[in-house]
Amino acid sequence: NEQAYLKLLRDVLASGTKKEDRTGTGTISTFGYQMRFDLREGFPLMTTKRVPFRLIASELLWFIKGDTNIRYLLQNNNNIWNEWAFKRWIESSAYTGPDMTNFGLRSQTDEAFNALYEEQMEVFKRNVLEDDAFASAFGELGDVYGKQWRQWKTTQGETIDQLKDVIDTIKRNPDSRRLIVSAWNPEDIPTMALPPCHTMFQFYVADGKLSCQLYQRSADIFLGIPFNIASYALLTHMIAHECGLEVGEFIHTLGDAHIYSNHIEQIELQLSREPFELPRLSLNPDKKSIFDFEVADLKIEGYNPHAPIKAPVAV
Ligand code: THF
Repeated sequence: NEQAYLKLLRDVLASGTKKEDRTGTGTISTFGYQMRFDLREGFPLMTTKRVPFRLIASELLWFIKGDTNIRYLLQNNNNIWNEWAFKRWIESSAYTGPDMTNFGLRSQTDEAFNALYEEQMEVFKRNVLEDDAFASAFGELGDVYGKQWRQWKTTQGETIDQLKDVIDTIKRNPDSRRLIVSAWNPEDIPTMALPPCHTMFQFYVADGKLSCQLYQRSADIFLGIPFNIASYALLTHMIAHECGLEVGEFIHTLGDAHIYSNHIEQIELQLSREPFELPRLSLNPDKKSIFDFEVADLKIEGYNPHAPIKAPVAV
């Protein structure tokens, strides 16, 4: 199970092509790759480094709520989307602090700048948490995942709740070949902080088991992929729970699958480790609908991973 991910790391290291990217970091990348995880063999939370499940759980609940403002994430002590909201803030005319242009790269090489950046980020976070007007203006990431999943705008001025609709269809017509949720809305791309990386997903029901396949257009193999695998595995478990199904497979299909040039040593360390047994997921049986779950209802059991491995995120 975890072996599928470790093989991805080895394959891209061995045969990826050098390619420049939007963030200026540099990558080695391949195009078109597929991994399969049998969810009955255990919950696919990697054990060759510690992956923070509580961040995956709160991010997924944030998508499911249809929320696109980082305030909810900050209230849950989740900082994984801060850089993208911060970027919008410093590029706005309302920002009058020190120059933060290209903060992602500069904070890694310039210690004095990094101190200034961390200070500005703290001020930004405090404002999003404490000031309602600031939060609605600058905590927003735009029409990202939550918006498209729950309130896709139609040309008729109505909204489509893709997530609710797909769950209703799984219950009514599990053989359907149209069990799809799409986050890729071409009209809305210009108003997103970042166009969706996990572009669309499809469910499949057979033998009483629910499977899910995700098409991911762009995949940050070291930082993002372990999160994305666990996130969609969790979503599949939650929907199976609501629909009275067992879980089947999670199939992860990647477009541009890349290793950032500043993640290579970390990956070599991770590949030197032996995986442990996968943990188990436990969902609060008193909650029936996925729309009722809170972070405390989602628990991971028997997770005894190797130590965390830190790496800078490309912005
Ligand atoms: N941008 C890039 N460059 N990589 C991504 O994985 C990514 N995402 C989301 C949006 N843009 C992206 C954000 N998701 C981490 C994990 C997921 C993210 C962003 C960052 C991260 O840094 N994880 C650390 C722990 C962080 C912490 O403890 O706060 C880790 O070690 O796993 C892909 O959807």
